[in-house]
Amino acid sequence: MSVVTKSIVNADAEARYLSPGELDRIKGFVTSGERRLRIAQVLTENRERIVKGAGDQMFQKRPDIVSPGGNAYGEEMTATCLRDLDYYLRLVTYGVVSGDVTPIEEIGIVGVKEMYNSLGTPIPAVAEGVRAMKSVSASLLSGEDAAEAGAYFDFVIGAMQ
Ligand SMILES: CCC1=C(C)/C(=C/C2=NC(=C\c3[nH]c(/C=C4\NC(=O)[C@H](C)[C@H]4CC)c(C)c3CCC(=O)O)/C(CCC(=O)O)=C2C)NC1=O
Repeated sequence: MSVVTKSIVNADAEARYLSPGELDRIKGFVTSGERRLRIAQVLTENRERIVKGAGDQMFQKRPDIVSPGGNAYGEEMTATCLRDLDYYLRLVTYGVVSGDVTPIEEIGIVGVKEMYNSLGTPIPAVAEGVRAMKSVSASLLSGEDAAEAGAYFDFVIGAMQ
């Protein structure tokens, strides 16, 4: 939920107008809109490059996952692993656009540890891949934009600890 929807739901539950504080937070959301959309556009346009670059970094740091017996061993499994990174990049763009981590949490975090454990996927290696996407993305963005996007990557990384 964006701060707009959230504020309206809260205010209406008490049948009141939006408070000065809520209007202030909405103002912040609106004035940062152009920046957030610009970041989402860069991440979306460069998604293949970001996922591929991050995958290369991750496999270099964790060669065990693509070695025999590794969870991402074999062409098909490696592709599924990169697909998962692409999923998380997509969720980060949702977070950036809505200015909120809730879509990331609801779609990609709730239950994820149990799922990866049941698949035998090493969660620290997934976190490593997301960290690498953060760094490749940062190289495509201005410092300020990279910091904004970084917060959403960090949310995913933090949830994988
Ligand atoms: C949008 C929300 C969402 C997420 C996050 C998601 C993840 C997800 N990853 C899966 C599999 C998988 N995920 C990986 C990923 C990896 N293995 C590694 O060693 C690496 C560390 C890592 C890549 C970074 C692999 C290899 C599989 C296949 C495992 C298997 O089939 O045994 C599966 C099992 C079903 C399938 O194969 O599609 C799901 C549901 N699905 C979703 O809908």
